[in-house]
Amino acid sequence: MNSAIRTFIGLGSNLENPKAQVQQALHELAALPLCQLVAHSSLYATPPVGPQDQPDFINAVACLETHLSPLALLDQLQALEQRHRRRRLRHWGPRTLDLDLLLYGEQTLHQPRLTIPHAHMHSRAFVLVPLDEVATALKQPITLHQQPLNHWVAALNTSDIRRLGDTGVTTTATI
Ligand code: PH2
Ligand code: MG
Ligand code: MG
Repeated sequence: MNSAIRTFIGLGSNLENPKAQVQQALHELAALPLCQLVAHSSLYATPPVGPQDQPDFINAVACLETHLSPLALLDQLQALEQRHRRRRLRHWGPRTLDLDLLLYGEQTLHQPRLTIPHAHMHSRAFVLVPLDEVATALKQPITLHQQPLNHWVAALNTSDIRRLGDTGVTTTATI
């Protein structure tokens, strides 16, 4: 088989026990076919970006190695969202589970269903802070739009992103 591609997935939830939704989703990512969960970040409590009349989110980032193509992986992620009774009610509105394919190896992709790197990730602290945590733990350099991850993190206000104290970077061996 071809060698696995290292991908990063953003997780978010702000409905129906968000912390449990994200923790459950991490286990479900680990069980996906042709995928191996390498590591995940801590969980973070983050204020909503977009409409403000919704609860704070829990966010995290997972590193998944996969033999699936980008679109096959997207299908799996969307099926997982559905299993969490995800409904698309409102743009950037509340959701039980959002799984965003952030990075797929070094590839860039611009297709109707999928843009990689994820379109807004370089400007979102709720993505970059957990991504930076897990990439640092894996000693995995990440370049976004020809700039190192640090460049983008430094440009953001991260003061309202709160790491949940009882979590930390976890690798597959301990999950
Ligand atoms: N996701 C959104 C819109 N706004 N805000 C936070 N804090 N976290 C999210 O995951 C998030 C958001 C759309 O996907
Ligand atoms: Mg999203
Ligand atoms: Mg999404």
